[in-house]
Amino acid sequence: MSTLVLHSIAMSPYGWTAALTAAEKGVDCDIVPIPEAGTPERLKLHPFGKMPVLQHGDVFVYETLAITHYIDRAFAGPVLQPLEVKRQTDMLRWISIVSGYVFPLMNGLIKERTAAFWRGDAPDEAALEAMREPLAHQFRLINDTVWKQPFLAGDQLTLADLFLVPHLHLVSTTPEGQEALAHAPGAMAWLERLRARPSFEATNPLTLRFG
Ligand SMILES: N[C@@H](CCC(=O)N[C@@H](CS)C(=O)NCC(=O)O)C(=O)O
Repeated sequence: MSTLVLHSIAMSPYGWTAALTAAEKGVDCDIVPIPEAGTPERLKLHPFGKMPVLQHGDVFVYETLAITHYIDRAFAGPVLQPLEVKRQTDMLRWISIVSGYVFPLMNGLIKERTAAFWRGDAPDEAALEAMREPLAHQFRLINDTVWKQPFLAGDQLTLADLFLVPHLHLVSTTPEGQEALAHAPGAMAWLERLRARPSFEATNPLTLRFG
């Protein structure tokens, strides 16, 4: 049994953020399937029925910001939350941006594309078109930030980067994401920097092999 258990599914972007955090700290972590939505078992783990939920011995933590904070503070290894006030503020603002704006938009885009793919249908072009400008806006903001510094909150990797990278990687598999990245070379270089880290390789749900 690994030190940490994530009750989640491999394709959850928030679950991936938690797994990345464990990998960056060098802590072994398994993903186990979370009970089905709407069941009492699921609601016992997470009162809002979401994922992931972290288990460390008899400690259970839900909400990804709390989970990643816990992993960072409970274990040795590189510090992923800067103490310096400006850097910490930038990190928190980016995590808030990811949860408040990036996740709803990029997850919506990925869902539209994957649902259409699995249905064998054409995607809803009007829905995709409506996402184009908000997506470009988010990519401009990311690009402008990592154009002048290697990571979202400065020159060190922080939790903010680990919150954003699942979304950017997943959206980069769509034509809309590829188009947005083509206009955002700083964001592309940041994504490549994150992809080159061993933590990414170890946790990428699109390349994980089971058994
Ligand atoms: N505020 C939660 C959000 C987690 C979240 O939205 N997780 C998604 C998967 S990435 C989920 O549980 N989706 C299933 C559902 O909404 O029923 C957190 O930070 O952990």
